[in-house]
Amino acid sequence: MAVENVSVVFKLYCLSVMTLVAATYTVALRYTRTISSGDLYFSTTAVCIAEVIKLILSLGMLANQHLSYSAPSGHYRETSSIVRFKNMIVEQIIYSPKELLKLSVPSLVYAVQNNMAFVALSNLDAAVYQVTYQLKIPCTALCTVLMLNRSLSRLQWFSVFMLCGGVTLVQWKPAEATKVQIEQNPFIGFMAIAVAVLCSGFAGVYFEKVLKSSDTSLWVRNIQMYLSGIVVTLIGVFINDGEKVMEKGFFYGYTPWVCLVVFLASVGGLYTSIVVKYTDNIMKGFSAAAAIVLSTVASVLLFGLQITITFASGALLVCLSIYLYGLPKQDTSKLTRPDKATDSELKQKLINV
Ligand code: NCC
Repeated sequence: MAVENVSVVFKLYCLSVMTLVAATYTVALRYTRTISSGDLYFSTTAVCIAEVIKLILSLGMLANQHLSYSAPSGHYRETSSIVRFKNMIVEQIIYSPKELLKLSVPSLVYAVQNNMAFVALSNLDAAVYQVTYQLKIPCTALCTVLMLNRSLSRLQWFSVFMLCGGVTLVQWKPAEATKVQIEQNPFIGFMAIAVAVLCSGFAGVYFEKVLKSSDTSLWVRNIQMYLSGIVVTLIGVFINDGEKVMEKGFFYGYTPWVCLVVFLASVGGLYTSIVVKYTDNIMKGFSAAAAIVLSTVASVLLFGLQITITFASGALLVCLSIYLYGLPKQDTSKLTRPDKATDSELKQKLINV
């Protein structure tokens, strides 16, 4: 399998954009569901449109990658590379029902997760949502161990939970003082987060497994996933809001703020896929946490933002957890874990004796 090398700067750039977009997305989504004036849009349509935009952008990225690599000069070469691009789309996407079916699993799970974010943020404050959603970090670690057959030492497990606690403290803010215009049900909000946490862990690791187990390009995998994503989210629109959408229209209640939410959901999704390609889902959690800490530290230096005790202790936990997670595994496992290798070494010694 081809291993693509990208610079650390590029990885850091993608992680920072992903984290920044995710933070803005959560706040903007909450705003459109609770404070923004005007008629409330159908959230199911927003999730569906984001899938369409991601599909178009991925097609564009694939075309750009393909045409710029294979058509250095000349009209004939350009025409033949367009033909090859078309053939590739037909072969890898249209005539690959098995692959499409494979990718329909995470697209269905992500569709549920993305809809749950709207349910949760319609019922809970954005800060409460972000803090509780950090449970996705241990959930992702568990899915990685179970589905990718990777192992984590005890120290690494410890650091995963430490990270979870650290991010919670870093993001801890007093509840929103603004008055919301809809009735909220915190129980429904927390249930939605619980579902979103499970979906995020499972779908993320499943996509990573499919992506990394073949040479198929990231953009082809994304296109395969977003195609079924569109179908699944359209079914969601039909089941949840079908009658109302028929009556009022698909884009009913869309304001510039709603368009911003859809745009952020699309860009954020694509950056997430790049981050998963070049790192992994656990690293995604660690790096996002580090980016949150660094951006707050930058705000302190640039804008004189006040650091609270909770932030400082959370940041300390985040840094410590990153350090512990990154410690060489052999050393830590010998220190902390009598694992299978150590057992067999012991048996061998006993036999020798
Ligand atoms: O929850 P999270 O990600 O794991 O959700 C992944 C999001 O990325 C989209 N995706 C994933 C893979 C892929 N190949 N293409 C994609 O479009 C999925 O559809 C899903 O929306 C995080 O790690 O915290 C992160 O959080 C989301 C978002 O903030 C939460 O889900 C809250 O609703 C971020 N998404 C956005 O900012 C739009 C994501 O970047 C990081």
